[in-house]
Amino acid sequence: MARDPEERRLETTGPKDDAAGIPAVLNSVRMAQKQAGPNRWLPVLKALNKDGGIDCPSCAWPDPDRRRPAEFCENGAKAIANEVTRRSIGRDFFAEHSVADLRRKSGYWLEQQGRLAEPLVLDEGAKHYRPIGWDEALDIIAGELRALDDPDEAAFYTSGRTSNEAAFLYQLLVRRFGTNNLPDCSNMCHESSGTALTETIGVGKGSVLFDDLHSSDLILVVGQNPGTNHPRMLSALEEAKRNGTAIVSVNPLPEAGMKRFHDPQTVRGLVGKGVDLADEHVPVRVGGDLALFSALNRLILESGDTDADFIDRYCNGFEAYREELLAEPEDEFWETVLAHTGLDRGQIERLAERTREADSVIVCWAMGLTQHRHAVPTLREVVNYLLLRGNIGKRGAGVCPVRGHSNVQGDRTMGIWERPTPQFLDALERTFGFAPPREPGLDTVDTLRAMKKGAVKVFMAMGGNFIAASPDTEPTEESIASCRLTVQVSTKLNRSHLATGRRALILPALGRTDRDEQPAGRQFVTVEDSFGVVHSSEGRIPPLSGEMRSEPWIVTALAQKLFGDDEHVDWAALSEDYDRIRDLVEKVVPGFENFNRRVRERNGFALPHPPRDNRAFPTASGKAEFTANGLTAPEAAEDELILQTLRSHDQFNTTVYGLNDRYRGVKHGRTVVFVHPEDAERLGFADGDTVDMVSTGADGAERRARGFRLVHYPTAPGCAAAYYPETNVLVPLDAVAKGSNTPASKSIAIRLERA
Ligand SMILES: Nc1nc2c(c(=O)[nH]1)N[C@H]1C(S)=C(S)[C@@H](COP(=O)(O)OP(=O)(O)OC[C@H]3O[C@@H](n4cnc5c(=O)[nH]c(N)nc54)[C@H](O)[C@@H]3O)O[C@H]1N2
Ligand SMILES: Nc1nc2c(c(=O)[nH]1)N[C@H]1C(S)=C(S)[C@@H](COP(=O)(O)OP(=O)(O)OC[C@H]3O[C@@H](n4cnc5c(=O)[nH]c(N)nc54)[C@H](O)[C@@H]3O)O[C@H]1N2
Ligand SMILES: [Mo]
Repeated sequence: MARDPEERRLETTGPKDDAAGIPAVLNSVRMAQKQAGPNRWLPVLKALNKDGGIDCPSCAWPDPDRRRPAEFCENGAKAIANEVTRRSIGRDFFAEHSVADLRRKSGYWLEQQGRLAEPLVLDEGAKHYRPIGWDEALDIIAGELRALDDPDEAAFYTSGRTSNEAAFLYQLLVRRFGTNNLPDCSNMCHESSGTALTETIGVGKGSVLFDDLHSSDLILVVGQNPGTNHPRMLSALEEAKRNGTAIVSVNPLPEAGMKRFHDPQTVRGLVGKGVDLADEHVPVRVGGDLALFSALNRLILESGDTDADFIDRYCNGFEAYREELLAEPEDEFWETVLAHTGLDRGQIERLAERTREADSVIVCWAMGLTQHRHAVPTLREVVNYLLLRGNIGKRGAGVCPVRGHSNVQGDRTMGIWERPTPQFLDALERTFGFAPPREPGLDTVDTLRAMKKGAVKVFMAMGGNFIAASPDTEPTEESIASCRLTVQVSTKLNRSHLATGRRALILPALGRTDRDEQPAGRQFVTVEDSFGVVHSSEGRIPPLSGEMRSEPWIVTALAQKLFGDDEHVDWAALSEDYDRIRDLVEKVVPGFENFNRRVRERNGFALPHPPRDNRAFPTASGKAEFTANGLTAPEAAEDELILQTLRSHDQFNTTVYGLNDRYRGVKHGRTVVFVHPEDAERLGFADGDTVDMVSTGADGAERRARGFRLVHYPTAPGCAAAYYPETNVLVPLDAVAKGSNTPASKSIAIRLERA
């Protein structure tokens, strides 16, 4: 991936101890002024995350019932500034820049160019995109889809910003067309959580609400960096802290947000000395969490401090689990645990003690747990940990997988899933009267595998940056080149517009902040947050160009081209008035009764969650399942480190807002690799050396990320960290989580070589 010229000024100064406060406020104001100017920016910020306002397009952290005057964070403000920018690009820009030129630019540069303002096509063999009318563009897609021998030769990706309304229509179009090939960003994100939770508690979503966080005795924040990725969560943790909650961070890195927090929304936070959030930091090795939770669970079992009544009434498989966990001789068990976790036994015993003393425990987690080969067993062991002491379905307790994209959870609820349940398909069939395909479709990794074999010929993406977000960048770009047509519905220019099929289309979409006028008047959409609360979002800003279209409009316009006069769905009527889409959602998706009425009520409504609501576990046995998971951890040879790929403070996934990572002390650059000083020395390197990172896939092929600056950093020994997406070249396509097929982008064995 091309490097930005600013990287020549790269500086590193080491990790910070505190997060947010005045620098956060200044940073977001500076960014917004530069990109958008006050006329476009201020009205949006005022409405952000307010009841009846605009849902922040950044993360999926929920909005508290009591909203504060400014219910947004620094990174939400950055996301907004980037979307409401005054800059836009169209035919002139693409006449000036060939695709080959643009491929030499950094992702940061591409993002800075502004909003995509008109539909564009890259003809077969052409060097430049050229403008094309909507009608003609949609004809091309419909023509290519109809020309396929089998609907399964097409794949339809979704990124998690897509609204419920657009997602519902999109999956309807795809299934009406005849395939379940609906890969999405969730496949690379919380799929492991969904898999493990569905298997054990019967619902693949989190079981806590704000009130639980505020009243818990103990909150573990595991494999998550909320200071950067869910900054408003820090305010919730601060409130919990004031109520006496103990907070423990389990992370190979000492992340600034978990140390000291200055809430930028309060005077106290701006001028005071801040609040120490984490009572304890547990510096686990990358991938050591399965061993850590197994050890905690063994200690709890040995102490006899379990909730026997809960286990008896609500759980299945306890005895078998207990036997298996206690089977290994103590010495051998602890030897493995200490090797996998890199912790000392005292610290693990202390955490077990805290757990036994707490009447209510919540475990929050994100990508640090989901993106490993053994992610699913790790998360099942987290569930065991909570079940042992009855910490599900009571106040202050539960599972809290903190979602990434602002509507990734809602998209799944709307049916964006390559493996839909029979109940969902039955409901579609009942409502629309056509027979949806029943065979499971392709997820993200399987789509890439199928492309490699030439089995996917048309690829369409509703948002996102499929190429840059996916693993194994180089082979991935080669695979997609074999498609006959690739289509990107996008707001901003990115790598996926430059690594394309033989023919490619860019369709410019309205974003969350843009005003959406349809024949029935101004429309709003709905989203579901991390706690399963559904609420509305209504854009405010006049679109920069009359050629941008809403996602629901794009889907229905394509459907009309594809199906003509469709006896099953009146597509044209649906995009005129989104209430009509919501009426259909109500018929298909459980929990959406009186959708149109309830979503207009204050703060929206919470979807049912049987384990949370009444300790009902809709698993096969009707009970919560204990599972035995064994002990595994990522393996590395003597001269290797386990690399995790993570986010800087100045990016949203593949969108790079700037080249700084304030909390980790990095300025003007992203090509750094954080290594423990002892590892660096052992491997013969010094702080500031320029190195290549090299990984090897099961195919034996070597993968290389070139020219990174080695930075001494207090990560757990044996581990390294570097930013995504630049490091996706190192993640072999075959390195996936068993059970969820999620790329193992948090545990890649790498070797360092002098560049
Ligand atoms: N500003 C901003 N907000 C975002 C995003 C963004 O890019 N920018 N992305 C959104 C999306 S889609 C998502 S999914 C979330 C991601 O939110 P996070 O999961 O917080 O994101 P990552 O940067 O991948 O951070 C992973 C964290 O896990 C730790 N970690 C890595 N490996 C391990 C391990 O093996 N064990 C443990 N215990 N910890 C480990 C890392 O040190 C790091 O602190 O954020 C969402 N919000
Ligand atoms: N190595 C490594 N790889 C990872 C991860 C990791 O931690 N490490 N994390 C994974 C995770 S958790 C995720 S979620 C994926 C993210 O994968 P994606 O969701 O595919 O990627 P994004 O970078 O969020 O997509 C950004 C693009 O979305 C488009 N966009 C933004 N807003 C809108 C909108 O409102 N409508 C439309 N139509 N388009 C819009 C813009 O064109 C923008 O360039 O990456 C995954 N890949
Ligand atoms: Mo994500």
